[in-house]
Amino acid sequence: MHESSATAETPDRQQVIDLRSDTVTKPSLEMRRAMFEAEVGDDVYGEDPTINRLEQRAAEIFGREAALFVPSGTMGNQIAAKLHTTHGQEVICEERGHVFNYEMAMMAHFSGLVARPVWAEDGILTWLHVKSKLRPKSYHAAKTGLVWLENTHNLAGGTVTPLDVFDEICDQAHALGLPVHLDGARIFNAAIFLGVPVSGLTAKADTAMFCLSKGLGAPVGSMLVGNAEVIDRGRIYRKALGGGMRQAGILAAAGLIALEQGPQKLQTDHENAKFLAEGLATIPGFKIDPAKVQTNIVICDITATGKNSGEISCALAGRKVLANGVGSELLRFVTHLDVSREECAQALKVVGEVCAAKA
Ligand code: TLP
Repeated sequence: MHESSATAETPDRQQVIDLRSDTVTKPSLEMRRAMFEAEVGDDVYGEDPTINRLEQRAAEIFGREAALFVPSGTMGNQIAAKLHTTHGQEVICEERGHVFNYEMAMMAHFSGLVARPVWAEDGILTWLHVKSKLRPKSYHAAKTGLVWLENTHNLAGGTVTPLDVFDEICDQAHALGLPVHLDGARIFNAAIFLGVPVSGLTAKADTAMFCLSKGLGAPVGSMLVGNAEVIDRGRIYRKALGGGMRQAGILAAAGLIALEQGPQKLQTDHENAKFLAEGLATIPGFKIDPAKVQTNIVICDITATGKNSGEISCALAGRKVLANGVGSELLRFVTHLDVSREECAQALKVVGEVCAAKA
């Protein structure tokens, strides 16, 4: 992902239509008030009442024994990788998975693991994919230590893994004694799409990570959920990674609002993404099948425009529309709380004009 950040060329952030990611949302007034008023304590001692409340509430919503508040999705994922494995093992994941592409090789760095990626149509792993990459104990090859799933799948365009496909992978992996971790950064988007509660959607995974700071709208934070033993050990790795955040109840206060109120708002993001995809599909050189857009991420192949993603995103930024390139041939648009239908329509107009302009 070519993440563009604010530079001298980036227009005034207040006026831009920012479709780079759902991470860009700003905390609401209600969140800021709750942050101001939050009761806090030292969370490394387990004494922050607001964090404790958030962890209890997340555990309850996911039907789990415990939850851990972490500063980022990456940290939640990397704690999970460490929890389930020992050095020198392999992790089976989808080839475009976030953990394999955008987590700074931390599985290798922190946990001594090698990714064993497998490409799946629309990023949706099935048991057959996983089975094809399994490595049993041998004197020639590293053993599989963990199965890694991502729902929704970011770089495959926010695609949703159906519940039966997910459950079958978990059942089969468990039958072989293999743990399963779910990168559910956007699991609430999947839950809304499927009409299934997150507790049901994640029940069979050993651990699940989800982000408060994406579509749910919190400024900071993710959660790792699982059984009490695993989450208790997770606290040790969170501290080791520098994630002991002390009086972070001010963040958890916003997180609680995101958790309670965020999910209901995601349907609008999905409708806006579909609207964007339908419009983008009519722009010459943009390849996107709107029927495949299930949640809030739209990824277009722009090769036929004759321009690369860097050229298009720069031209868009000059017209106050921000989108990220995924490599040079793909352009990603993500809808969220802070973009309206009207802004999506304006973005479409600008994309059309930028692409029609001669180089
Ligand atoms: N995704 C970000 C970028 O890192 C690409 C984005 O803008 O979409 N899992 C998934 C599926 C994610 O999409 C992300 C972030 C993470 C994990 C990591 O979360 P953070 O950024 O909180 O470390």
